[in-house]
Amino acid sequence: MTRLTTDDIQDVRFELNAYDRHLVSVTGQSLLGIGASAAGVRDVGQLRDAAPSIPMAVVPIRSGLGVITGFVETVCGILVHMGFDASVTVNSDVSGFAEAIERGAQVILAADDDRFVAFCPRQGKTVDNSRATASGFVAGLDRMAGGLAGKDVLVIGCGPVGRWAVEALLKRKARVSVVDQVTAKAADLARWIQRAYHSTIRVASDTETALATHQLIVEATNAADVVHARHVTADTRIAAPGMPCGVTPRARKKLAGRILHDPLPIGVAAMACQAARIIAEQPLSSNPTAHDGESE
Ligand code: 2YG
Repeated sequence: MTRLTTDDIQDVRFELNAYDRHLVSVTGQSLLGIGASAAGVRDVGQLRDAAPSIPMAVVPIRSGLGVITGFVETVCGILVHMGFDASVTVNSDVSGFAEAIERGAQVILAADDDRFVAFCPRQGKTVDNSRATASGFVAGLDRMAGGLAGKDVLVIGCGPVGRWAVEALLKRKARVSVVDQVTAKAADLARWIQRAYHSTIRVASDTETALATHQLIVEATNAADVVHARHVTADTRIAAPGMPCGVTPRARKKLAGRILHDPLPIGVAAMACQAARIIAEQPLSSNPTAHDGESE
């Protein structure tokens, strides 16, 4: 699990309009559209209309290595950009969660060193960032490729995001190959997929060979120089959720826009849309008691 730095995210929330235009040019969809597609929400217009009435709170968490300057503000900025009624709590940690609930938040987003999660407390559900990020980038690749059904897709990196990307690709009927610098991790994933989904995926022997025979790629490693210009053809399209970006600058230049990469927006968009879907599918009584024993 890669830990973001302030440098990774510091400009993101100020450049979301330009990034949305970039996504439309590369995928034909906005951040909201990609998030909706990732969450299996068909009616994006209905989601856009509902968003302002879904109160969301982002809570700073000081455990472990502590807060990342700009992290909760960036997450909140992405949610507001998409039209959700989002804000950062004044308090952090337990006090921040209490503040969020007492202010009526229906979705609470928070991250410690191990997990970044959207909580839907009234429905007792969670949305994990790794799974949402994988589904968001696969949804974007689907749009770039004009559909994935029956097409060969290579997943590089068998960590949490790579594993969930395999699941999202299988749901879209892609033919999946996986490769990891630790071959055993790729083999373990293939066995897990066979047991969990009764589906077969191929384990590539090495990255170089795999890249020579694949044009549709999910780059989900935490390495920097995985995909080089020599691997890029006119048909190559890459969804690159891995941090740092595993596609070299020369390869990105050759791809001329046929690549998706960002440190937070697509993953947060998919989390928010999944949470909105959970709320829509499990609405509860209008005013459940937020807490027992009125606070003085
Ligand atoms: O509240 C805070 O500011 C910190 N406790 C946030 C810590 C987040 C640590 N996790 C990461 O940096 C990433 N796993 C977040 C998701 C990256 C998505 N590509």
